[in-house]
Amino acid sequence: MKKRVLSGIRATGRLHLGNYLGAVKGMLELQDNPEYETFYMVADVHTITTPYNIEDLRKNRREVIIDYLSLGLDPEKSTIFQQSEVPEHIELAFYFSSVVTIAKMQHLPTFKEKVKQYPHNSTMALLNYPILMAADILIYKAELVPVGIDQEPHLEVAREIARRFNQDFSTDFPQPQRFKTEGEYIPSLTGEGKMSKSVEGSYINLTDSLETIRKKIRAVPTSSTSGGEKTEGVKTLFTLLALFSPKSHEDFERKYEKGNLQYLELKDFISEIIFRELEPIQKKRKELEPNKEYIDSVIKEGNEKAREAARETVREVKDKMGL
Ligand code: AQP
Repeated sequence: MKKRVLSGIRATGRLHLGNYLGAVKGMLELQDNPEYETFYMVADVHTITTPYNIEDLRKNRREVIIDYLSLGLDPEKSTIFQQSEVPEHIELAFYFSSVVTIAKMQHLPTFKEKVKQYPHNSTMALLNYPILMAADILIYKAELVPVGIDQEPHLEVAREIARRFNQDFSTDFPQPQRFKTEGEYIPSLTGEGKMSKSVEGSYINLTDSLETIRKKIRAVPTSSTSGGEKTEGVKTLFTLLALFSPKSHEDFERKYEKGNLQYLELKDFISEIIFRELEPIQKKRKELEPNKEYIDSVIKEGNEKAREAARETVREVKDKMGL
């Protein structure tokens, strides 16, 4: 039996470099490894855990799938689906919630951060986010989860739930591990925190033109001198440089140490190399967009395939729980 993999991205907007480097790159690597069976979803149910616009969600739950296809996710190799079309995820999450305390969920740093970000949205859905994520993973008995480092606390919850369930109900859930990529943490362009869709000025979208990228990168705060301890903004630039052009990283690092680094030169170089990687993805997206029938068929088949696998686990869990 092949080992299974699960990952997903919320339908909160267009994908950015953080999503690509922290999650999608790992998704692609595992999809191309014949030892794994890969399930990749658009996490549209997770989207409703923070304030959202209905029309945007309706659009984005499809747009993320088009992004996936443009980035190279292949429906011949991966099951690509929409979370809400497999309602068993929500059913399993409810069963899982019977072994999780409220206190445990309230203390998670990810919960606290989102409440700070949206003080009027301290909802049960938000509190339940990690339990639903555990269900997303364990419903496929997935062993590997390609996601960014920010998701580590949620994976810990999934492992705890798996242990409890195996102990109490004799299930055979695995202990899912995060599949790490080099870009597991992409810092924000503002120099504060991580690159995030919901923080304006923090991200580069995969659909951004060279001009837009240049404008955003030029806005990263730097200092008037170079050398010594790097400021957060300068660190962000060097992180991007190391990921997109490891060869040039050393050259610029040397210039920085010598104190003769021209930030504008560095910034425009980074903009170019990022755009060079995004250009073929953008081209593929343009080709795919008009092909509505193909996209519909990928989604329909993916939803059906995922649902079949999910039903099996829910049937087993219900039986073992006495339902
Ligand atoms: N900055 C990042 N660096 C590395 N990985 C990242 N991911 C997100 N930001 C970074 C990874 O992308 C996947 C999708 O994350 P998500 O479903 O949590 O999407 P999101 O919440 O829409 O992502 P954002 O940008 O952080 O949005 P907001 O601002 O709405 O919360 C995950 O694997 C995540 O680790």
